[in-house]
Amino acid sequence: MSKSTSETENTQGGLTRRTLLKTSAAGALAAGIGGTAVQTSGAATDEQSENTAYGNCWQCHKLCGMEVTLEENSEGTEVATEVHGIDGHPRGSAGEGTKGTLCPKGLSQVEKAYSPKRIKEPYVRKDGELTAVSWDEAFEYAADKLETFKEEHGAESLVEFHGWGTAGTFSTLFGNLYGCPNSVPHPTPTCFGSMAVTGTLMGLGGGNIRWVDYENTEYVLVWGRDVLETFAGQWEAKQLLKARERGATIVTIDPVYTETAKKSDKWLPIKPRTDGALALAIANVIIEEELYDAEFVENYTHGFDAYKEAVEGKTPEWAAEKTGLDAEVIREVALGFGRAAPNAGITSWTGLGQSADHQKGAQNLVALTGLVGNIDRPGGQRWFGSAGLSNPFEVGCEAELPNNAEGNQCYLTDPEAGYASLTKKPVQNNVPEMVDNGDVNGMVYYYRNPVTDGATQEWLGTDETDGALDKMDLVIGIDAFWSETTKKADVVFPESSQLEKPMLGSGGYGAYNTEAWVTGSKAAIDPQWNTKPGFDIIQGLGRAMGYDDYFVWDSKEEYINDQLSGLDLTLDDLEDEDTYVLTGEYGYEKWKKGGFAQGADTFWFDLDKKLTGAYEKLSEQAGAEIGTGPQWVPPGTIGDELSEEYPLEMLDARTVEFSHGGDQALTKPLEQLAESYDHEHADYRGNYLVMHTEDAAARDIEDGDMVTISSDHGEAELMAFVTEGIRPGAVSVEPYGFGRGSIQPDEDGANNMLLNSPDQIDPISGEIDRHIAISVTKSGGEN
Ligand SMILES: Nc1nc2c(c(=O)[nH]1)N[C@H]1C(S)=C(S)[C@@H](COP(=O)(O)OP(=O)(O)OC[C@H]3O[C@@H](n4cnc5c(=O)[nH]c(N)nc54)[C@H](O)[C@@H]3O)O[C@H]1N2
Ligand SMILES: Nc1nc2c(c(=O)[nH]1)N[C@H]1C(S)=C(S)[C@@H](COP(=O)(O)OP(=O)(O)OC[C@H]3O[C@@H](n4cnc5c(=O)[nH]c(N)nc54)[C@H](O)[C@@H]3O)O[C@H]1N2
Ligand code: SF4
Ligand SMILES: [Mo]
Repeated sequence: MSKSTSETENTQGGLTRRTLLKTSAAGALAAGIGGTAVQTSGAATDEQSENTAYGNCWQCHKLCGMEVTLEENSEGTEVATEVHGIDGHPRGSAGEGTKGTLCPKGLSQVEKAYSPKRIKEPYVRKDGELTAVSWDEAFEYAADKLETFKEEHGAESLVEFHGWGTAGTFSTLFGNLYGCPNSVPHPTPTCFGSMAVTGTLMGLGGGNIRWVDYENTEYVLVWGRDVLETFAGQWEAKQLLKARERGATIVTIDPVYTETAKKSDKWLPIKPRTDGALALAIANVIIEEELYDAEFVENYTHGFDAYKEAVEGKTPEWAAEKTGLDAEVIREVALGFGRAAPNAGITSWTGLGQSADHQKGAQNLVALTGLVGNIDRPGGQRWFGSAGLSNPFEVGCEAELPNNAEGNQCYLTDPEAGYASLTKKPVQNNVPEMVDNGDVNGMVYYYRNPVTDGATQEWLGTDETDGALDKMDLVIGIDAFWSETTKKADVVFPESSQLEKPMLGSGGYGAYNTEAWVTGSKAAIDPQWNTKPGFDIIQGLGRAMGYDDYFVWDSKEEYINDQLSGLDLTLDDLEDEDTYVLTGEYGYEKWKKGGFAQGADTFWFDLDKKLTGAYEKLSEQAGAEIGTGPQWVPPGTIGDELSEEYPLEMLDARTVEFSHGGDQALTKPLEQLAESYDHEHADYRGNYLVMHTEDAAARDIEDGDMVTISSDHGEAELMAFVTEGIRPGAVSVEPYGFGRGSIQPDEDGANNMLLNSPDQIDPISGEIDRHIAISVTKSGGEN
């Protein structure tokens, strides 16, 4: 193979999570010793030869460009045998002249394409049994059922879930055309709602707390995010490491000694859900030392007085008591960050985005960006520009697309209506209740498994009781694997995998910090078995439903060319350019021209003119005064409280081998996971409960024991991984969501959302709370 295979071989340097954690004393951990990030790569050859094709990986929807090696098999069919990254690719490289890589999930796309566990035919339910049928029959069957459903229950009784892939087109079919107002998009309320809604309301933008201008930064707070695990192989992980090499200080704030913590200058093993206290203390030092950007605060912010009041007295000593961190370390970090700003950034995502108590924690954290004025400035929070693809329905169709769902907007598009439980708009956790009270009677889903995401017990039911999935009149899914959800559906459309279909996407964040880009590719191999690309499925169903005027394309490639038309590009052009094209430059301080998020002319420390009703309601519910400004809200005020019966705080996280549950059926990632936790010799191939040595010893639990995790709502069983690399009192399920309700319902591992109850959501954003009070007991002998 070509030049850079050495990195592939050196992926883990012979070090597993366990050896790293075992060999590190707590002091050395906190000081941040080096470690080896789990970064895997294949390397692209410079020239595309006759037996190669291009692809774009969508396994975690980041679109890393792929070069696919093709070989003829004994039957004369071209099969994909290997995939590699593409040099200079906006996602899978660190910019021009740098190597393109793929993470283990990307590398397992060849296994996915040929996996026998995939759904191979369309299925419809006949006499109670899922039965394989032709595509035409499946489309007709689904269209008939949807028509009858509308007559009986109305389109507003359907709920539509979507994830990756051609998701926008799916929403257009069910929203604009069929008239279903209940679109539950993938991103916000399941992903990082507490942070996204707060960030949007404050003016930073929902996502901009995630992206640092790494190329120019001097100081980075990695705060409740594990960049080197969840963005391994991508530009961001590479830029973070480069920034450190350049001399920037990296501080990771996480209860777990993560891959990123291992590569940081400092690890702050914070007590979960106390981040709001740390953020206020950092502000306290910065204000006290006059390190803030007075000019920005004066001219571009609103509510600074309320912020100053909230920060008053919140010294590092005060925060040390709440967070379990050292006051001197807090002071040092505050001074380091404050002095480096605006050349300093924060990257935060799900650690503070997935809990109800963090709603205020997120506000305190986002407030720091307004304080130091690092928003869209070199070295600070980056606002990326996007290429701006055209709407294919506007380009391709003569008929104007109606909006038959109008009048019933999804709550997240209307922040004033943000109080999810008041508006009765569906979020993951309240769909089962809406099914019970008759508001929702059917569901369609695409590249998504709402059942693993939260309130899993209510979705699935028990041996004795039916769950929401059983009670609905109609369930239609487009999926690749036989998840428990798919098995209960009435219609199952099998989607072709990444290598079998044309793809297009655009940045967004990427290796080109000041240039927008698009990336796309044709299908590298034919659809396997009797599957179809998502676009063909949606268009086929749309036509069967009578929407021929809107589904007018001869192929997905033609549809993509319509998307590219405003940029004067075609899919052929992208293939000629190794899948990607840079489309235009953008600069810094874009808020000076376009305003802050939602067009506001200032950044908001205090949300006193927004969502006031929702905060009043929230105070009532929490039994505590929760205002509109930054504030310290202790854990347990809105979310779970630890108790004698449930004394441990359960968190969960991702690992580099899996994209949520979407590739759990593949052998290679399962093997890699077991190896990485040093349990490859056990039969077990599930996820792990990471627990501290002291917490394990107190329960007579040893590394490799099977343990039962229980909350007052449910229980599950998985293998313990005992380590010093987590804060005592916290336990983390890594990665989340195996077993019941997943795509491998009968295999090893725990779906920790069986322990989550429907009311465990952030009432402002509807985000599912993933900080759950639990007990852990040993359930079996050594495995
Ligand atoms: N406990 C817990 N739950 C979480 C999270 C957490 O941290 N903890 N994180 C949340 C976050 S941040 C997110 S973004 C959501 C994501 O949640 P989802 O959007 O549901 O993500 P996936 O599990 O990747 O995808 C779901 C389904 O996609 C199917 N699939 C796989 N490949 C294909 C394909 O090629 N085509 C089609 N059509 N389907 C395919 C799989 O069968 C799988 O069931 O999960 C959330 N759920
Ligand atoms: N390999 C892989 N990569 C992915 C995905 C995937 O499924 N697999 N999914 C993609 C998606 S959709 C998303 S949203 C991103 C998410 O990307 P990340 O946010 O990086 O996801 P996690 O690895 O869950 O990291 C969250 C971190 O927060 C920590 N944490 C938990 N509770 C607290 C707390 O109270 N305080 C603090 N300070 N930290 C806390 C956890 O220990 C964990 O290390 O990843 C993306 N990338
Ligand atoms: S799964 Fe890996 S290779 Fe695929 S898009 Fe995501 S980061 Fe890129
Ligand atoms: Mo997410």
